[in-house]
Amino acid sequence: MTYAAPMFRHALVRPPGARFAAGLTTSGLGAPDLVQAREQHARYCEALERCGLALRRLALTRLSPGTAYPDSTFVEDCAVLVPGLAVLARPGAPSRRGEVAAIRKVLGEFFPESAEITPPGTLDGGDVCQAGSMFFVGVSERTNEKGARQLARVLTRRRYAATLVDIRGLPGMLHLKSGLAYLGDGRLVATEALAGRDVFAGYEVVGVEPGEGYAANCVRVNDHVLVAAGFPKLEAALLRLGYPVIALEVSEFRKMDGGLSCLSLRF
Ligand code: CIR
Repeated sequence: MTYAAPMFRHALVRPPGARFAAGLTTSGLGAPDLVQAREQHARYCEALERCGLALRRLALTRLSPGTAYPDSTFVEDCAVLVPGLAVLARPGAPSRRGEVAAIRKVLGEFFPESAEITPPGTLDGGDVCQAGSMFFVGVSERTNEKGARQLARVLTRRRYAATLVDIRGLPGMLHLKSGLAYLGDGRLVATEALAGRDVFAGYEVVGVEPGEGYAANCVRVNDHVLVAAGFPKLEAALLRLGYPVIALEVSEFRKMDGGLSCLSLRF
């Protein structure tokens, strides 16, 4: 097993479109403010650039704001990326399936090969957590077992390992990465509900304190770790471990059940 966190050079992002507030949500946190969401998204893009993702055209690609698909800012759900191969997802929510076409087109410029999740399989990229050569694939309300197994087959053909993690019924866990992140160096961040699972036994687990569960969706981007602002215990734990932390306000995305990782595809 290799433990290193991958070095990323590019990020694909999509600013929230005009219909952002019409997207799917269970948060009960109220309607997002589009102006603030766009502001937060712009800061997020700046943070990715600060992490070394090049500003060259096509290096940091900004798709035009989606209007037809209110959830299309959450680009991570549309693909799973490994060097040389883009696996196009098949989102579990029917209202999101059409988002994949635009992502497919852009990724075609970067990835020589592609594969796709096919019916009756469904898979959201937010359910896929890469930890070195291992992929944890959540089986959730969005990703079904068939979709998860399809992805596992594609990955194992490329000499990666894949393990399914059933998260159905866990409160607040839309996707596996709602409660799990990989920091590199054999180290995971996990919520209480996941931390003790046998599948993570070979890893050092940085536990997220009760009340800070939302912050588990942090992202290692090259030398930095991006975390949601307002979760001081996790931030302090990451700083103690020596990670340079960038805390970002994502309140408007949280209202739509989204977090930091889902706002970009990094490769
Ligand atoms: C949805 O329900 O699909 C969106 N409103 C939020 C998706 C968040 N994606 C993610 O955590 N990977």
